[in-house]
Amino acid sequence: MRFSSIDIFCKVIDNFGDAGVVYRFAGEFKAAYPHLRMRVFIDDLRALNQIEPGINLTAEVQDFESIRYICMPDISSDDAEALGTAEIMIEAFACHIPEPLMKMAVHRSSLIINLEYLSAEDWVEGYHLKESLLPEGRARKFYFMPGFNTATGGLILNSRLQRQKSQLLKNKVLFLNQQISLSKSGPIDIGNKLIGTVFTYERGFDTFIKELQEIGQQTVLLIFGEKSHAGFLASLQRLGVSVPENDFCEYGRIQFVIMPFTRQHDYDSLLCCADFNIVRGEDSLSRAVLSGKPFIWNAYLQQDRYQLVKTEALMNALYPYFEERAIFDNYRNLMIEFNSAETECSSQTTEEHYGDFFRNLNKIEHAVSKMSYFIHNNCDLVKNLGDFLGDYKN
Ligand code: TRH
Repeated sequence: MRFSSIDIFCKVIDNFGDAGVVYRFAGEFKAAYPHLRMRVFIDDLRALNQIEPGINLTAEVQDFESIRYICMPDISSDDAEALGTAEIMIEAFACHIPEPLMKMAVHRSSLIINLEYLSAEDWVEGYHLKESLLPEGRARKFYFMPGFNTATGGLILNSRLQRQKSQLLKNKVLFLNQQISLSKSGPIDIGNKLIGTVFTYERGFDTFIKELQEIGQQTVLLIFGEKSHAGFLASLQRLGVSVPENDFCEYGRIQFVIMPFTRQHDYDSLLCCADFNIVRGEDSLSRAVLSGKPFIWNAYLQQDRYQLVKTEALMNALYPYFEERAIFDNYRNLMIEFNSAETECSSQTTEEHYGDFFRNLNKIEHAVSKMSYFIHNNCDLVKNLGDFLGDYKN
């Protein structure tokens, strides 16, 4: 099928992931199909504005990077008539397309795609491209499931970063210094130091700080997001370190820099320039995997600690890329313990051990970079979806 228009729908539930994935997807799809009319319907612009400050917080309708963003919390039948529908309607994370538009879409659109959350769980493969029957109309609806292998929809790659990566890595110190200069810390000497980024849900970092200290290497930690910030402050206080006022402090060999929220592309680039990353949610997880750098994942906390099922599934996806069983087993144990908390809380002092992770950074990097290479070559979500739409006969 030839297609010339796509509408994407997004409901912001919490945090940055929903807006982040939709912004990323829209930009990449538009880059792959520049002549397409692309519109994003989103109910809240605040997260999007932090990810991309060029997005105007107060505009109901705005064009940014050749994509139209529409923020209308309520869409009446008259609005829907005026807006019209697209040939392809993409519902991000089963968010439900506003009813007046959906009523029109089932008769006028060709395809409705439910672009789901990323998960490494096995059931994802069974759902990918399965049809979800609609009660009426000519349109058909399908699930599109992101994932880490060829039986799924794959990951949204960052095509600009792919083109720039070798240049970025050549100028890595310059780029890191530029990013650090956006914080209030003032310039710091990063030469020969281990660089880590941290973006987690709220948790204690007591064991992390102690064990990182024990590896005996000068380290700079770039801390993102209010939740990680709160966690570090609480842990540093417990360790007797005075609370930093200029978003910078030191404890032994570790320097802590509280970073401002950066543009999404810069965050992706930072992950590639760091020596290790601690990430959260699904979109940062996919960036960490694609960066090819050693990482620890803080899964979104769910009822009955369901995040452990997701963490286990991720480890199963990573396993084939490891050459040494013992290294994988230690890494897996760290990842499981790291995610075993029942609730988000900065007073939590967790039991995981990081020593093996830091001692084996090179070997873990080798495994993650193989996974990244595989995904870049075989699991391009935008290409997979474009092919599915192109092959679809209505
Ligand atoms: O913000 P998150 O915790 O989002 C979560 C998850 O997606 C979760 O599964 C979902 O159910 C919940 O929201 C509602 O983590 P995530 O998915 O990593 O999204 C963060 C986005 O923010 C990602 O697109 C990267 C971007 N980002 C920046 O652009 N700049 C930054 O400085 C940072 C730290 C992140």
